[in-house]
Amino acid sequence: MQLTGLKDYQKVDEIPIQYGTAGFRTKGSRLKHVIFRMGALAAIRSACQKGATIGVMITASHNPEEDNGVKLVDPMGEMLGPEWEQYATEIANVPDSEVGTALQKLTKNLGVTTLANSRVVFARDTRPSSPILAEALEAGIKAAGAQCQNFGLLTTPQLHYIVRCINSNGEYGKPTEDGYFEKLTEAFVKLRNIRKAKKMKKLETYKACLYLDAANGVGAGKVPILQSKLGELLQINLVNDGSGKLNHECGADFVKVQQKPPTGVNMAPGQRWASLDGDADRIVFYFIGTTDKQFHLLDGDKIATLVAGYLKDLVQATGLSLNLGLVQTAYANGSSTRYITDQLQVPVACVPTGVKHLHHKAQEFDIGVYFEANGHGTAIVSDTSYSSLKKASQDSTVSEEQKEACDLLLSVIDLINQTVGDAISDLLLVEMILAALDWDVEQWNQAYTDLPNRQLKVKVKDRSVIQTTDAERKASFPKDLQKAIDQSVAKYSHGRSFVRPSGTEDIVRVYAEAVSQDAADKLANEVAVLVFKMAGGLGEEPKLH
Ligand code: 16G
Ligand code: MG
Repeated sequence: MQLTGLKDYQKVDEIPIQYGTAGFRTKGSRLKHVIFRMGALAAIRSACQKGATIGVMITASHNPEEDNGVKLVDPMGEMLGPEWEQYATEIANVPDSEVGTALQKLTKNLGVTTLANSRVVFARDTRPSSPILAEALEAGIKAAGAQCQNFGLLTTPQLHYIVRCINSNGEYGKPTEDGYFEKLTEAFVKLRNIRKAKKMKKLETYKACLYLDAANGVGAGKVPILQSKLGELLQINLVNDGSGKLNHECGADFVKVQQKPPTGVNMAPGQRWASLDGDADRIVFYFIGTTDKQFHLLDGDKIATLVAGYLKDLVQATGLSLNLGLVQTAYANGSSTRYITDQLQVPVACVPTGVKHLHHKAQEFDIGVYFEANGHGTAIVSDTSYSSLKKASQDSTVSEEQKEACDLLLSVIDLINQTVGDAISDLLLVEMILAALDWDVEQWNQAYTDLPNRQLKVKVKDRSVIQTTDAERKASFPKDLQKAIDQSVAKYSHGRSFVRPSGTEDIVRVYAEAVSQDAADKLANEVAVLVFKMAGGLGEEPKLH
């Protein structure tokens, strides 16, 4: 394949790069050639999907400002399939002189004869390197002979939404940013009006005021649009609105990992706060207790239980037999899993880290709710369940109450971005549920008490020596590591710990939880030392702080 402009997008180094859980992610300065090549690959992917539109998002989410990344979005707004991750890795790493041949070979093997009908849409976040990378992408798409459309600045979930809208011929919504906000806010307004008509107590006590940390990311620019459409229904007070440094001591990842508020914010007890990450696909909530004056985090697990509990009651009210399930990862707090199983009595599955795994598993349910503890998640509804809801909502043999419940559930579904976790959609969903349940943040938090936990990072020579099994809950290599972890865990009441190589950083992650913070810290440290000793640690041995 002849790629015009290839000479402008040559490799800057020979360090191998891999398409991981979040696509390619590294320093923005290393990515121009990778993204140019991904433009061509997206064109091939489109051809393999009978000309369906493929999305490409340029972002490094919660990573520092100098990093960047790229990921491809499949026709229904899903993550790229695993086989194609492999192709992406191969194409990104071939020498400059072999790019054309490698792409040619791939198209031939896949039976692709033309790229002229391929369509690729793309968007970027607010990083300084993003515009130049978007140019590289456009050049790559055009060099492959495909058509493309640049959507400029979007959140990652907005791009996923747009891709699905285009490929469903508008059935999922209008394929524009306006269409996105229209769909979400119309559903939100409708749901709030239904509640108003029912004179829910909450509408008198519900504080429609949210303090939102936008991580100085791409979400910051979108909140005013949301606000303009919601008016008084929800008042959003924006901090880290884009005027500061992206993800610097703020944002969902900082708040979740550090278990503290963004630096510099002034929180009064009882206020409802939330943080987005840099590309607005994650959200966590938090508050200062009115009595204990402590910081409390409402993370992805708390959102998942709130959403699953609400949906379970609603499904029951429809009278339809739809099976609802919840999907988590090993990072889910043990208390949340117990609460879901024992209290909510909703089946729960555990899968490896990474949205694609959760999404895939959630598809096994009629309604699948999935959340990572870090705040990334959504709910998805199978086509047949959606059709039976539509049918029942218009069926004269169905009782009025059940029809109403079907209508309500259909509006809730419209409020949800089913393509991928979406901080803005999740924000509206949580706000709607809290209002519907007449709960403030403290009541929401009381559903269950998180076990204290700690996450640590360990630098090792080669993180791939750590291998895991059982949805990352057990280490299968190095040989005796799991035995040693088990011995440590056994010493702590409610102890649980696991290790896994990060998919986004060159480190091994350690997670531990136990009955007290002190115990969780000690367990995490013990396990970090085990990793350091048994998996080739670099630098100083981890110490307890
Ligand atoms: C990526 C994943 C996220 C996961 C995180 C884990 C997607 C869209 N994003 O950000 O789901 O939690 O990686 O990072 O899949 P880690 O492998 O460095 O722990
Ligand atoms: Mg993100």
